[in-house]
Amino acid sequence: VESAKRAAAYAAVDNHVKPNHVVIGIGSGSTVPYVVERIAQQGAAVNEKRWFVPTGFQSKELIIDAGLRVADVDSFPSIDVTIDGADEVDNALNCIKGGGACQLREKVLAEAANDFIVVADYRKNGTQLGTKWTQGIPIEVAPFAFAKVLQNLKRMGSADAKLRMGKAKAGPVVTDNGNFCIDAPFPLSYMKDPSELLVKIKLLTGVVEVGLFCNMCKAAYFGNQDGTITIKT
Ligand code: DER
Repeated sequence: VESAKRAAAYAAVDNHVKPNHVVIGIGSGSTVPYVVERIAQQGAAVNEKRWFVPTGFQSKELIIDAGLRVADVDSFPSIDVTIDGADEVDNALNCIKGGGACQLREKVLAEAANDFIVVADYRKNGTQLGTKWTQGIPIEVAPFAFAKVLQNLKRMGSADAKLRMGKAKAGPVVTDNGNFCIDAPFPLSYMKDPSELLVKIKLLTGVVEVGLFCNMCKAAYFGNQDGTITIKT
Protein backbone atom coordinates (compact mmCIF):
# COMPACT_ATOMS: atom_id res chain seq x y z
CA VAL A 1 0.00 0.00 0.00
CA GLU A 2 2.87 2.37 0.80
CA SER A 3 4.33 2.09 -2.69
CA ALA A 4 0.87 2.79 -4.12
CA LYS A 5 0.59 5.90 -1.95
CA ARG A 6 4.04 7.06 -3.02
CA ALA A 7 3.32 6.50 -6.73
CA ALA A 8 0.07 8.50 -6.54
CA ALA A 9 1.71 11.33 -4.60
CA TYR A 10 4.71 11.57 -6.92
CA ALA A 11 2.54 11.64 -10.05
CA ALA A 12 0.24 14.31 -8.60
CA VAL A 13 3.16 16.54 -7.60
CA ASP A 14 4.88 16.08 -10.96
CA ASN A 15 1.68 17.02 -12.79
CA HIS A 16 0.28 19.78 -10.56
CA VAL A 17 3.04 21.52 -8.54
CA LYS A 18 4.53 23.90 -11.09
CA PRO A 19 7.84 25.82 -10.79
CA ASN A 20 5.92 29.12 -10.67
CA HIS A 21 3.67 27.98 -7.79
CA VAL A 22 4.40 29.97 -4.64
CA VAL A 23 1.70 28.95 -2.11
CA ILE A 24 0.98 25.25 -1.64
CA GLY A 25 -1.56 23.69 0.72
CA ILE A 26 -0.49 20.42 2.35
CA GLY A 27 -3.17 18.06 3.64
CA SER A 28 -3.20 15.42 6.37
CA GLY A 29 -2.93 11.66 6.64
CA SER A 30 -0.48 8.94 5.62
CA THR A 31 -0.23 9.71 1.89
CA VAL A 32 0.75 13.38 2.07
CA PRO A 33 4.23 12.64 3.49
CA TYR A 34 5.06 11.35 0.01
CA VAL A 35 3.68 14.60 -1.47
CA VAL A 36 6.06 16.63 0.72
CA GLU A 37 8.91 14.23 -0.10
CA ARG A 38 8.37 14.76 -3.85
CA ILE A 39 8.03 18.55 -3.54
CA ALA A 40 11.28 18.70 -1.53
CA GLN A 41 12.97 16.81 -4.39
CA GLN A 42 12.16 19.78 -6.67
CA GLY A 43 15.10 21.43 -4.98
CA ALA A 44 15.95 24.24 -2.56
CA ALA A 45 16.17 26.86 -5.30
CA VAL A 46 12.44 26.68 -6.07
CA ASN A 47 11.27 25.76 -2.56
CA GLU A 48 13.06 28.62 -0.79
CA LYS A 49 10.66 31.01 -2.56
CA ARG A 50 7.55 28.98 -1.68
CA TRP A 51 5.17 29.01 1.28
CA PHE A 52 3.46 25.87 2.56
CA VAL A 53 0.13 26.08 4.37
CA PRO A 54 -0.71 23.14 6.69
CA THR A 55 -4.12 21.61 7.41
CA GLY A 56 -3.30 20.80 11.01
CA PHE A 57 -0.60 19.86 13.48
CA GLN A 58 0.57 16.73 11.64
CA SER A 59 0.71 18.61 8.34
CA LYS A 60 2.66 21.49 9.93
CA GLU A 61 5.27 19.13 11.38
CA LEU A 62 5.65 17.43 7.97
CA ILE A 63 6.44 20.78 6.36
CA ILE A 64 8.89 21.82 9.09
CA ASP A 65 10.65 18.43 9.11
CA ALA A 66 11.15 18.72 5.34
CA GLY A 67 12.84 22.12 5.83
CA LEU A 68 10.07 23.95 3.99
CA ARG A 69 8.55 27.31 5.02
CA VAL A 70 5.27 27.18 6.95
CA ALA A 71 2.68 29.91 6.36
CA ASP A 72 -0.74 30.71 7.76
CA VAL A 73 -3.76 30.64 5.52
CA ASP A 74 -4.49 34.14 6.92
CA SER A 75 -1.48 35.45 4.99
CA PHE A 76 -2.46 33.62 1.81
CA PRO A 77 -6.23 33.50 1.36
CA SER A 78 -5.68 32.18 -2.14
CA ILE A 79 -3.48 29.18 -2.76
CA ASP A 80 -1.99 27.90 -6.01
CA VAL A 81 -2.61 24.21 -5.30
CA THR A 82 -3.65 22.07 -2.34
CA ILE A 83 -2.84 18.38 -2.31
CA ASP A 84 -4.54 16.15 0.25
CA GLY A 85 -5.58 12.60 0.92
CA ALA A 86 -9.08 11.21 1.08
CA ASP A 87 -10.97 8.30 2.59
CA GLU A 88 -13.02 7.61 -0.54
CA VAL A 89 -13.52 9.27 -3.95
CA ASP A 90 -16.46 8.54 -6.25
CA ASN A 91 -16.60 8.83 -10.02
CA ALA A 92 -17.76 12.46 -9.83
CA LEU A 93 -14.73 13.28 -7.65
CA ASN A 94 -16.86 13.73 -4.52
CA CYS A 95 -14.80 12.77 -1.47
CA ILE A 96 -15.34 11.46 2.00
CA LYS A 97 -12.64 13.09 4.13
CA GLY A 98 -12.01 13.32 7.85
CA GLY A 99 -10.58 9.91 8.68
CA GLY A 100 -7.86 11.92 10.39
CA ALA A 101 -10.37 14.40 11.86
CA CYS A 102 -8.73 17.31 10.03
CA GLN A 103 -11.52 18.05 7.60
CA LEU A 104 -12.29 21.64 8.72
CA ARG A 105 -8.89 23.08 7.86
CA GLU A 106 -8.62 20.70 4.90
CA LYS A 107 -11.84 22.07 3.43
CA VAL A 108 -10.72 25.67 3.99
CA LEU A 109 -7.52 25.00 2.04
CA ALA A 110 -9.31 22.94 -0.60
CA GLU A 111 -11.70 25.83 -1.22
CA ALA A 112 -8.92 28.44 -1.18
CA ALA A 113 -6.88 26.60 -3.82
CA ASN A 114 -7.04 27.17 -7.54
CA ASP A 115 -6.49 23.42 -7.86
CA PHE A 116 -7.49 20.86 -5.22
CA ILE A 117 -5.83 17.52 -5.93
CA VAL A 118 -6.44 14.27 -4.05
CA VAL A 119 -3.88 11.48 -3.67
CA ALA A 120 -4.70 8.01 -2.35
CA ASP A 121 -4.08 4.30 -2.69
CA TYR A 122 -6.39 1.94 -4.60
CA ARG A 123 -8.53 1.24 -1.50
CA LYS A 124 -10.03 4.74 -1.74
CA ASN A 125 -11.03 4.56 -5.41
CA GLY A 126 -14.81 4.07 -5.24
CA THR A 127 -17.83 4.37 -7.49
CA GLN A 128 -20.38 5.55 -4.93
CA LEU A 129 -19.43 7.13 -1.59
CA GLY A 130 -20.02 4.83 1.36
CA THR A 131 -19.09 1.61 -0.43
CA LYS A 132 -15.34 1.64 0.34
CA TRP A 133 -15.30 3.89 3.41
CA THR A 134 -17.96 2.35 5.66
CA GLN A 135 -17.00 4.00 8.97
CA GLY A 136 -19.37 6.86 8.29
CA ILE A 137 -19.17 10.52 7.33
CA PRO A 138 -16.74 12.34 9.65
CA ILE A 139 -18.45 15.41 11.11
CA GLU A 140 -16.67 18.02 13.23
CA VAL A 141 -18.99 19.30 15.97
CA ALA A 142 -18.87 21.81 18.81
CA PRO A 143 -18.41 19.81 22.04
CA PHE A 144 -21.33 21.64 23.68
CA ALA A 145 -23.70 20.37 20.97
CA PHE A 146 -22.43 16.85 20.27
CA ALA A 147 -25.29 14.97 21.95
CA LYS A 148 -27.92 17.02 20.12
CA VAL A 149 -26.15 16.54 16.79
CA LEU A 150 -25.93 12.78 17.42
CA GLN A 151 -29.67 12.68 18.16
CA ASN A 152 -30.50 14.66 15.01
CA LEU A 153 -28.23 12.49 12.83
CA LYS A 154 -29.99 9.37 14.08
CA ARG A 155 -33.35 10.99 13.30
CA MET A 156 -32.00 11.80 9.81
CA GLY A 157 -31.20 8.16 9.16
CA SER A 158 -27.75 7.50 10.60
CA ALA A 159 -28.78 4.90 13.20
CA ASP A 160 -25.17 4.06 14.05
CA ALA A 161 -23.79 7.60 14.35
CA LYS A 162 -21.28 7.75 17.16
CA LEU A 163 -18.79 10.05 18.82
CA ARG A 164 -15.20 9.24 17.78
CA MET A 165 -13.28 8.12 20.85
CA GLY A 166 -9.51 8.38 21.26
CA LYS A 167 -7.41 5.23 21.03
CA ALA A 168 -4.31 6.37 22.93
CA LYS A 169 -6.34 8.97 24.78
CA ALA A 170 -9.14 8.56 27.26
CA GLY A 171 -12.33 10.22 26.13
CA PRO A 172 -13.32 11.60 22.71
CA VAL A 173 -10.93 12.63 19.92
CA VAL A 174 -10.38 16.42 20.09
CA THR A 175 -9.59 18.09 16.75
CA ASP A 176 -6.87 20.73 16.14
CA ASN A 177 -9.68 23.26 16.55
CA GLY A 178 -10.80 21.92 19.96
CA ASN A 179 -13.92 20.24 18.63
CA PHE A 180 -15.28 16.67 18.67
CA CYS A 181 -15.78 14.33 15.73
CA ILE A 182 -18.85 12.20 15.00
CA ASP A 183 -18.77 9.35 12.48
CA ALA A 184 -22.18 8.98 10.86
CA PRO A 185 -22.80 6.00 8.55
CA PHE A 186 -25.84 6.46 6.31
CA PRO A 187 -27.66 3.83 4.19
CA LEU A 188 -26.23 3.81 0.65
CA SER A 189 -29.52 5.20 -0.67
CA TYR A 190 -28.75 8.45 1.18
CA MET A 191 -25.27 8.59 -0.34
CA LYS A 192 -26.47 8.75 -3.92
CA ASP A 193 -26.52 12.56 -3.75
CA PRO A 194 -23.64 13.55 -1.49
CA SER A 195 -24.17 17.29 -2.15
CA GLU A 196 -27.73 17.11 -0.82
CA LEU A 197 -26.69 15.11 2.24
CA LEU A 198 -23.83 17.57 2.87
CA VAL A 199 -26.25 20.51 3.05
CA LYS A 200 -28.66 18.67 5.37
CA ILE A 201 -25.90 17.74 7.80
CA LYS A 202 -24.18 21.14 7.63
CA LEU A 203 -27.45 22.86 8.64
CA LEU A 204 -27.68 20.93 11.92
CA THR A 205 -26.99 23.34 14.77
CA GLY A 206 -23.61 22.56 16.30
CA VAL A 207 -22.05 21.10 13.16
CA VAL A 208 -18.77 22.86 12.35
CA GLU A 209 -17.81 21.02 9.14
CA VAL A 210 -18.79 17.88 7.25
CA GLY A 211 -16.35 15.39 5.70
CA LEU A 212 -18.10 15.45 2.31
CA PHE A 213 -16.11 17.42 -0.28
CA CYS A 214 -18.41 17.91 -3.26
CA ASN A 215 -17.56 19.70 -6.52
CA MET A 216 -14.13 20.68 -5.16
CA CYS A 217 -11.62 18.14 -6.42
CA LYS A 218 -9.99 18.82 -9.79
CA ALA A 219 -8.20 15.47 -10.09
CA ALA A 220 -7.69 12.35 -7.99
CA TYR A 221 -4.61 10.13 -8.26
CA PHE A 222 -4.78 6.50 -7.09
CA GLY A 223 -1.77 4.21 -6.79
CA ASN A 224 -2.66 0.65 -7.78
CA GLN A 225 -1.30 -2.66 -6.44
CA ASP A 226 0.42 -3.38 -9.76
CA GLY A 227 2.39 -0.13 -9.63
CA THR A 228 0.20 1.70 -12.14
CA ILE A 229 -1.69 4.93 -11.47
CA THR A 230 -5.36 5.67 -12.04
CA ILE A 231 -6.23 9.34 -12.56
CA LYS A 232 -9.80 10.59 -12.27
CA THR A 233 -10.55 14.09 -13.55
O1 DER B 1 -8.73 13.01 7.11
C1 DER B 1 -8.48 13.02 5.89
O2 DER B 1 -9.30 13.30 5.00
C2 DER B 1 -7.08 12.63 5.50
O3 DER B 1 -6.75 13.25 4.30
C3 DER B 1 -6.91 11.10 5.50
O4 DER B 1 -8.07 10.42 5.91
C4 DER B 1 -6.40 10.51 4.20
O5 DER B 1 -6.18 9.12 4.35
P1 DER B 1 -4.72 8.48 4.14
O6 DER B 1 -4.09 8.42 5.48
O7 DER B 1 -5.02 7.12 3.56
O8 DER B 1 -3.93 9.35 3.19
